[in-house]
Amino acid sequence: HNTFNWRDPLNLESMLSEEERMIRDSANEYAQQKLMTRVLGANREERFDREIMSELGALGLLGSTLPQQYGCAGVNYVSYGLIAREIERVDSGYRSAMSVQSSLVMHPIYAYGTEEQRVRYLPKLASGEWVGCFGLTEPDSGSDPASMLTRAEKVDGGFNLTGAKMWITNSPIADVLVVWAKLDGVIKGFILERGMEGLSTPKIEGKFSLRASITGEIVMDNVFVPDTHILPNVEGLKGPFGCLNKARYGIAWGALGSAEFCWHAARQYALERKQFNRPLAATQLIQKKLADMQTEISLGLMSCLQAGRLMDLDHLPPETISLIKRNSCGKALEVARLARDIHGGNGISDEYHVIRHVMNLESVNTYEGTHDVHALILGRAQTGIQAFY
Ligand code: TGC
Ligand code: FAD
Repeated sequence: HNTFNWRDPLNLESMLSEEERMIRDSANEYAQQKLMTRVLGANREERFDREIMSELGALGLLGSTLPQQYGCAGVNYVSYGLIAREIERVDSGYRSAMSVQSSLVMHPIYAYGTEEQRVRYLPKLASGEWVGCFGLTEPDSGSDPASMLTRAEKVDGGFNLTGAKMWITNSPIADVLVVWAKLDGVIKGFILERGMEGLSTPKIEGKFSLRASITGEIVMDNVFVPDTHILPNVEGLKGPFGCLNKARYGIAWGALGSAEFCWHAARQYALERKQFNRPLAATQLIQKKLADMQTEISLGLMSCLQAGRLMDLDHLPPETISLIKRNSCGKALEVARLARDIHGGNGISDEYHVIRHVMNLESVNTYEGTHDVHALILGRAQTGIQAFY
């Protein structure tokens, strides 16, 4: 077969297993039938529908790469990426909810926790009965998490945690909070639970991006955390970064899902909209823009697939993850802006969905390491010279 498929010029489809295609199709069906139908209202009203977590859980889409003995689906990382792409095709905020729960909450409990911690938390997080969040960023510590001020102090039977985390996805509704704090100057992970004394999670209002996702702070005023709640098997920045590696990989796929939505919408709009007595799609400038979108998305997806295959073999270096996270987010933002432009005035109306993707991708390009921070990671890796400070 050498027929050109404009949607899939490099035939990604042929490189997926039957199981991977099935998982992708079921995520697509859920996302289109259950998420696409409510995202307009959720985004307008700045609302995250809590029951989405239970729906994702029921479909096996939370912590999907973890073993079945903890109630998880046990699928590979390529499938995890395909799920992220389908969810983010609808909204980056919904993919955020899925990635935080999976990569930033369940993964560290699985990878760094005790067996008791795995058994206590993973099944309930997998089903969506509990919602988790991940606290690394602070008001004065974003790109440079080593500078965090949150402190844990050893006391009888546990630790006292004091500090504030900022910009935390799902914190206002979280039952379980994975928090990174310095204990005697060394970064350690702690599992906090809602209801602990001295813990509060105020919502951040007024976001113009990821409005269908809830974001907040984590304020800890001498919160007592029992000994059984420390993650014993990791210390230092490689703790949070081990989680970010998984999440950034998923975002690389997800952002391209968002871009694909925008590209397809722009193509359709350009075919239907007539000016100067012919469709916009009949003009050279529009065709060039569509060709650019198609090219970047197709090349980007191939690199995500290759990264996923490497991750499944445990052969994916963090620098390669920086490369695809940075490329996908930057390119998706460009595609979304072009699609917004092609929609003319309608492009700023939320009913066409494209402006929502543009606004969302501004956050996606910033969180989990900004576009420029990933450039500096790659620059350091190829020159041997760190240029962060
Ligand atoms: P550096 O000297 O590079 O490293 C310190 C230690 O950490 C280890 N490490 C890693 N380990 C595993 N994977 C990685 N990707 C790692 N990166 C670093 C490293 O080996 C070293 O270990 P050791 O044992 O030798 O001490 O540290 P640095 O302080 O120079 O770091 C600079 C930089 C820029 C690389 C890093 O800090 C960075 O990536 N900053 C960006 C911060 C970030 O990504 N924050 C994300 C917050 S969470 C979030 O945004 C969630 S949004 C979720 C959603 O809603 O979807
Ligand atoms: P800064 O680090 O202050 O960066 C500001 C600008 O300076 C950027 O352009 C950056 O590229 C640039 N810059 C920084 N350092 C350098 C340098 N050395 N050289 C050149 N330029 C530099 N965090 C969590 O822990 N958990 C979450 O769940 C979470 N969810 C989020 C959800 C949303 C909606 C948002 C917006 C953020 C979320 N974050 C979360 C925080 C996110 O990870 C940080 O915003 C991000 O890491 C950037 O940090 P900052 O905002 O402090 O920006």
